[in-house]
Amino acid sequence: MKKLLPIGLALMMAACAASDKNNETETSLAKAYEKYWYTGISVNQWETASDNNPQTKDWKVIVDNFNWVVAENCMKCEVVHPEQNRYDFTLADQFVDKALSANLKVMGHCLIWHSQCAKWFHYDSDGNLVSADTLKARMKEHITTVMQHFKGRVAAWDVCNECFEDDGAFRNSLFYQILGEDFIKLAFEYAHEADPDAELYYNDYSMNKASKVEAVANFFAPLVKNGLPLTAINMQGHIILDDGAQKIISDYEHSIETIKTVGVKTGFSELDLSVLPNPYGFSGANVSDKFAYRPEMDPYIDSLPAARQLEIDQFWIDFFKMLIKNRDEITRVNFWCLNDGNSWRNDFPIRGRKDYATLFDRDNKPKPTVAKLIELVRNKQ
Ligand code: 9MR
Repeated sequence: MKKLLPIGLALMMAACAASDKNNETETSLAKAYEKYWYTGISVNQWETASDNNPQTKDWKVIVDNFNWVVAENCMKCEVVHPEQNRYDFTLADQFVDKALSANLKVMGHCLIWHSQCAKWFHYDSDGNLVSADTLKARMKEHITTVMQHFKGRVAAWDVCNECFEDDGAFRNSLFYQILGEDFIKLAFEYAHEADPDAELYYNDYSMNKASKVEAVANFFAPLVKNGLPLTAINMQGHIILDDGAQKIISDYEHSIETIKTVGVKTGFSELDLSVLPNPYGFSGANVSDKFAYRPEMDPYIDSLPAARQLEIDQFWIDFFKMLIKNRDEITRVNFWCLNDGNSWRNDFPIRGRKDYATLFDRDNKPKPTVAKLIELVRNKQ
């Protein structure tokens, strides 16, 4: 028979467990919003490494605050399929195993993307572009091998990423040059065949722009009607505070309504908020766009003024109010990069600046925004 604990000790332990639980609900964005949507974060390969590099400390913060994760880089084509006959899932397996052991839902990112696509993918051994049939076969083989490797472990995939320009034209990628717009439909079909249980997503940036979201919606609407296995059209959401908070938020609300007409769900897949000056009115997340460093473009090297943090908090509160209003359309609200220190925003579109684009500071402490967003949803209940 089990030995009974002295009653005082048992009561104390129960009280501690209850208080841990309360703390958890008080500080976790994922828990606070779990009845509305998944709250996710991108994860880099140092955060899930088995060594003791400083970023492994992020993992606890990730597990405590989020319930969905996506690989920032380690599942991209150039990493998992660097040569035609060689796959390398070392980093991706490490990430997926660690996520599953913490009960986190995993998003694979991404199967077909013009950027970070391995060099061999579009060329034959003489260096000429491959034929349409060869590219179809390569896409199918790549998608099938990657998805089947993770079948049952990775629940959802960004199947196609960034196939449109901001003005609504198809991006003139090598996939498009060789196969025309059909490559998008084919990718979804290959993905569905490879893992019929997986959720399949389209993902793009600048989706607050009417020209872009309307082109994406017009493209997918007839395909979805004809049975394309598309779970949701996701909007990345790399936002710049100085671009005008209220307009951005109302434009995104319009985009949610536009996507609704397609008959699929939506969500935010890569949210961050740059607080630095915006060079030349630049927008988007096209990683090849870069500008020269100038000190006046990097005003918060020492610290961020408190008033600026208040503007940031207000932006997220207003943005989340809009999301809550449209919660029936939204399946996931995912942030891109855990903390200000490891955010890609410090190097884009100007290298080496000090940005404050995420929800956690450089010491992994949650910013006041997090508590305010939790408070916001509490008050709705
Ligand atoms: O955050 C990623 C950064 O570390 C990489 O250097 C970059 C290279 O392509 O990709 C970044 O992630 C991008 C994502 O995969 C797709 N949407 C835009 C993201 C930011 O550039």
